[in-house]
Amino acid sequence: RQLAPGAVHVPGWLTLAQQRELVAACRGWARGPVPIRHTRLPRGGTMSVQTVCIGWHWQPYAYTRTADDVNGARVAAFPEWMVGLGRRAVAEAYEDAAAGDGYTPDTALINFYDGQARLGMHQDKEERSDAPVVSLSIGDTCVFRFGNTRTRTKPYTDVELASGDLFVFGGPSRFAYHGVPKVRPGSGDPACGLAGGRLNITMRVTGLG
Ligand code: MD5
Ligand code: FE
Repeated sequence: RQLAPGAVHVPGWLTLAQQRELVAACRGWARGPVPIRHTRLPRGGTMSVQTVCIGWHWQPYAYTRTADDVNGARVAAFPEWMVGLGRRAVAEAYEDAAAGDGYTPDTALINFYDGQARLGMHQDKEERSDAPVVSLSIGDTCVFRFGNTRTRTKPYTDVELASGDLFVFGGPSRFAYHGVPKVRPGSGDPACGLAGGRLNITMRVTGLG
């Protein structure tokens, strides 16, 4: 389960019923108030992953209150039930109830990957907090590449993330480079609520109040 200090993979953490509920909630957020989009990068590129945010809007490379790069609307609120889910995730991954109680995520980035989508190696550094990131995977299995804090290249470890898997990145692993080099089309069970593709929900503490 523990890949590195603070990096814990819990396969099969979500039930199928929970996965379907999360998919339904994400479908709602994908419609608005800020529709899901391929994020445009400052240098003119476009991400292959499609992203919708709740709580705070992520635009490269800052969190904002309004989605000025999409439609200027304020993103949906981060729901209390998802705070509870994040707390249970941290408590169970770390087997530490107090760590769970002390966790209050205020934003989530929801990424949808079709069979072609990839996410290059990067660090998540926009948050002004070193609180853990909680990652939930639904749908097709992917190859997740977990690297190191110094370079975007080797050494790294490849792990398969399947539907229902939880991954928590905290402590010294919070600022490690990571990416998604591959999704395995058709590997997911449609009973999760997704007919194809991969959904990843990452909860974070922005520290922006
Ligand atoms: C994904 N998403 O599967 C991944 C899972 C993103 C992103 O990378 O930025 O939306 S989150 C993985 C993550 C977060 C924070 C730290 C580390 C991994 N890490 O130290 O490896 O769509
Ligand atoms: Fe990331």
